Amino acid sequence: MNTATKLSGFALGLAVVFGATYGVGRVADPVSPPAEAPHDAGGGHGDDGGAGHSGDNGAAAHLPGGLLVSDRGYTLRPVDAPAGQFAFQVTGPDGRAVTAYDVAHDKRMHLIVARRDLSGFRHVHPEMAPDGTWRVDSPLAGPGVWRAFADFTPTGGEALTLGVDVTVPGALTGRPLPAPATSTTVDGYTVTLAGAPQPGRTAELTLSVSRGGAPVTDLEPYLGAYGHLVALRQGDLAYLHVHPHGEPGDGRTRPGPEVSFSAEMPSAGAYRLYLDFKHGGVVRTAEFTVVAGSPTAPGVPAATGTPTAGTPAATSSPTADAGHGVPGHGHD
Ligand SMILES: [Cu+2]
Repeated sequence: MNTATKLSGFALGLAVVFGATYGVGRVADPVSPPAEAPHDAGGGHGDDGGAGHSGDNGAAAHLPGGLLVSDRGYTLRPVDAPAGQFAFQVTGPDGRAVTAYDVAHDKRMHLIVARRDLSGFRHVHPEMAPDGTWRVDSPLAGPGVWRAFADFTPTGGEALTLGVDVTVPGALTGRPLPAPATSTTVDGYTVTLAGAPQPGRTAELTLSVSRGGAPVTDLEPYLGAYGHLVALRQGDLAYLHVHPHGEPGDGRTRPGPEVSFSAEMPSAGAYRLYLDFKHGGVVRTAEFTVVAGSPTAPGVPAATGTPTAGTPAATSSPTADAGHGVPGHGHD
């Protein structure tokens, strides 16, 4: 944990001033992989339900994804970008920008961002230039300290999620974590959550989508699934990308109203869940606060009565307006 803490603090120190010059050339390289990382005997990532990582030379094999800016020789490096754009590279063990990636969930690169207060979630797909620079219209919708997660698989390597802090200057109205809720609304859709996430073991989570009281039974495939679920841990934004059971066209997975997931939370505490789903040609994000384990775990906001859809505790934003509720948000 000490390593993660140090690297996280260091990422803060490297914070990018959005739209301004990023002085990557002016600082000593702080994130080169250690020559001799202690070996982790446990192995096995918890983040993507994937295989264990035997033979890792990283100290981070037991960590959830997204906590490290550099892992297994791969480093996430934001680079200069014009105002309104976000750009980055991933450098590999040879120090050069990686240009060969495997497609996972329809894309070679998934970029997820959220403010450190867990507001403003966006999931976007940058385009890569031949030199390995990824660019996208900036998803950083307003002031704050954002965590940017790059979720990718370098060709010949293992799936990785690296995270870096990026600061967007401006007046910030901090937001407390909304209270736990099992129902939320987004853009006229109601999404309900059944199932209780558990620390250290797998739990079934089922999300059901309805609109105007009617179940939505014609969800559209988005990135090869009827739903994508990301969970971020309150406190350090540990990243869990959870995939649903079944996929469109497999002959048994129905297009709603339910989308089911298996999720294992790495520890007790509060998490923010973000479900991306597509209907009517639009991708929307439904958000929930959930608690794994004891509801009195540190950092868990108190539930005030029974949260209902549409209360401030359960608001969500359409993907296209992820800065909702934050003054001064926008892409300019
Ligand atoms: Cu993606």
